[in-house]
Amino acid sequence: MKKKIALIFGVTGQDGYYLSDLLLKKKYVVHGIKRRSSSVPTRKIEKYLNNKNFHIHYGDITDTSSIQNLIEKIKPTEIYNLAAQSHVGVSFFTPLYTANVNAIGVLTILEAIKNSKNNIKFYQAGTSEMFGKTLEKKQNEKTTFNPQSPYGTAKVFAHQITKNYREAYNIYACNGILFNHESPMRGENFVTKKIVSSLAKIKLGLQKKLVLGNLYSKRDWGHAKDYVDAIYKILQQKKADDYVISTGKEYTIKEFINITAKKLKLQIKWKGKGLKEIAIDNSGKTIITVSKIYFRPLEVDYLKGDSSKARKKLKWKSKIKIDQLIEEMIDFEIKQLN
Ligand code: NAP
Ligand code: F7E
Repeated sequence: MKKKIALIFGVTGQDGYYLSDLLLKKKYVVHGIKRRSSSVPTRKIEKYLNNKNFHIHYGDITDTSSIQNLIEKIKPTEIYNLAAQSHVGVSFFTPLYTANVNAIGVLTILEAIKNSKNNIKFYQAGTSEMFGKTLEKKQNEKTTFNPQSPYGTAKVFAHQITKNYREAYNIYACNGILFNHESPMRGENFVTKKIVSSLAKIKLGLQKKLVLGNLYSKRDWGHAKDYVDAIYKILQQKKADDYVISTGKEYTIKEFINITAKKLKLQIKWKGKGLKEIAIDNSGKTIITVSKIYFRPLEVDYLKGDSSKARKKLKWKSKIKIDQLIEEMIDFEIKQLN
């Protein structure tokens, strides 16, 4: 049987960590791309570095020649593009950069695939942020996109150009439309990681206060480990297609905080409204406040996915519930702190 060779752009991020694990277990040869950085970019994936089937190369999806050279050298059978400037809030501060990576970077990879003599399957990491301000109670593959940020808008370009290349050049190219997914490997400045990490530190007396933005947006949160299973399945179908991946359940940020606090046995009481809203602990100390610096110029108020297509065609469903997700994140944090 022909050896399966995966090339992962974005291998050093949360999903790169879980996807590498899954593909190595499936006996793939995995090649990942890291960017030059002043710190250690491979911190998350350190445990794979000694695996003989795992290889790391320097590259950047905004650098056309490095992408072409890597694809020609590695001869991947599958490319997973997880690389992105993935922070929605930051995309308002760096819109051109975000568009360059999240939109043009994807086109750069597609061009290299089109010009390659090899048959390469392609996965593009799309997002529920493409739905943006939506009127649909649940969003599926047919829901109109109405992105509310440079991040979401660039991802819509990536989605559409992936579909274009599939149809125009008969490339096996697929879009996942993934709703929020979290894990202990989540980046530090996403809200779930920030909440779990700060409340754990507050519980242990290592931090005084957690400062957040909008507490009332709703998100459909799954576990990254479940979601990379879906990503893999998307590339193993007879026909290339696009799929929504979600849990179908939504929670506000405040509800996420309340569940986390309860699991940490931190008793909190909410007081006040708007920017004056605070949470106090049982000794009366303020441990959570709200600041406008974490509000975005435009917000996506609610997202809830309908994954019926993935359930039917991929036989995929989200298994890890929010309680288990939060417990795993707490355990990881406490172990790190100890
Ligand atoms: P993440 O932890 O932020 O990882 C992003 C990865 O992209 C990192 O490895 C990063 O490298 C890399 N990267 C950034 N710019 C790059 C460039 N110019 N060239 C090459 N690599 C670059 O994100 P994630 O949570 O794993 O998400 C993976 C993908 O799914 C992203 O495309 C994201 O937009 C999308 N997505 C995520 C979610 C979610 O809830 N997590 C939901 C829907 C879609 P460094 O380590 O050097 O920064
Ligand atoms: O924000 C609110 C914030 O940054 C969630 C990315 O993986 O999922 C992620 O994007 C909500 C927003 O994730 C803070 O305003 C309040 O309403 O954790 P987040 P996101 O924006 O949903 C999608 C699907 C992706 O594709 C993205 O790549 O929480 N919020 N206070 C805050 N958010 C942050 N980051 N920090 C706060 O202090």
